[in-house]
Amino acid sequence: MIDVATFGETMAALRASDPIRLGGTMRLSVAGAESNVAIGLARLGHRVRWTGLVGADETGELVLRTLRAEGVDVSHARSDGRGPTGLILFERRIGDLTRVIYHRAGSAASYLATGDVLPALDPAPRLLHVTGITPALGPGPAAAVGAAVRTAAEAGVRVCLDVNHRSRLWSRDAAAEVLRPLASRLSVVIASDDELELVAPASAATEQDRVSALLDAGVSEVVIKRGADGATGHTLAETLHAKARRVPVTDLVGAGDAFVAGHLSGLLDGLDLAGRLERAVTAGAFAVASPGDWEGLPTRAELGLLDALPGSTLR
Ligand code: KDG
Repeated sequence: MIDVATFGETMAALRASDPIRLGGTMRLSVAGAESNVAIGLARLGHRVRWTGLVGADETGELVLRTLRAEGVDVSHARSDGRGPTGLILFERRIGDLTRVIYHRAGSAASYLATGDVLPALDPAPRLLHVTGITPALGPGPAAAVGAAVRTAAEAGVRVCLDVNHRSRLWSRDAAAEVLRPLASRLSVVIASDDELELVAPASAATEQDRVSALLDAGVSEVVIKRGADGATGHTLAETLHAKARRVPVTDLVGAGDAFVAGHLSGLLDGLDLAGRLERAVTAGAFAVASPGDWEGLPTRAELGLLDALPGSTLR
């Protein structure tokens, strides 16, 4: 049985350490919020399926090969010649400020449709994870998210949404219009503090109102990511705050996805809210302290590494 099913766009990713307009060397990898979560979960020992469309090209092969190598099930993913594999460029502009450049309009993933994702939910997984990036890719992907969330929820599968608003892809109003109707079918909502209003009812004015409205609508857990300030988890029974783990900042991109992977891993393991948040901030810290979206994510055996004394060598 699959523990977690997820789907979305995974792109070829190029990382430059100098301003791109000056040229120089770039490192090729892959990136996509949902596949980052999938890799994080697979490294923690869970059975994960990622579904998506890549182009009939070499970067599409790289995406599928990378996910396979990480132990992610891609049996329902396929290449589709209607568009190329998307491309994302990361440019370290100043200090730890990263600029993202997309070449993804008309990509293979923008053709994703309901018929591509529903078969990947049969037999039903324990959990479905979606993000607010996928519906921003076009009407087909938006319909696929709606249908998958509906199908999973009706089958009793817990659904997690990470709001993940991408302002380059769509406006806040457009996102709210698509995400708010999903709320009553969600079990877990994960958002940064400025994203919560995109899934909570428009009438809710404060963060506490938004959390209460989501819990009243049937969401079991609302988790607010606060970056260096940690995270807050709310259920009907309790509200808990977890501090972020202090690590040297190498690359912030992907930290949110690592956090989600840690949190869902805790949920699958039956940990309480404190344990789920702790695993989430720990996985997030690994992502912050290592380059790349997902490359530095921990295996289950490595989760305790952050407890080692700073500067120590493990022999
Ligand atoms: O969280 C990091 C990813 O979201 C990013 O690397 C790529 O999925 C991505 C996006 O659409 O921005």
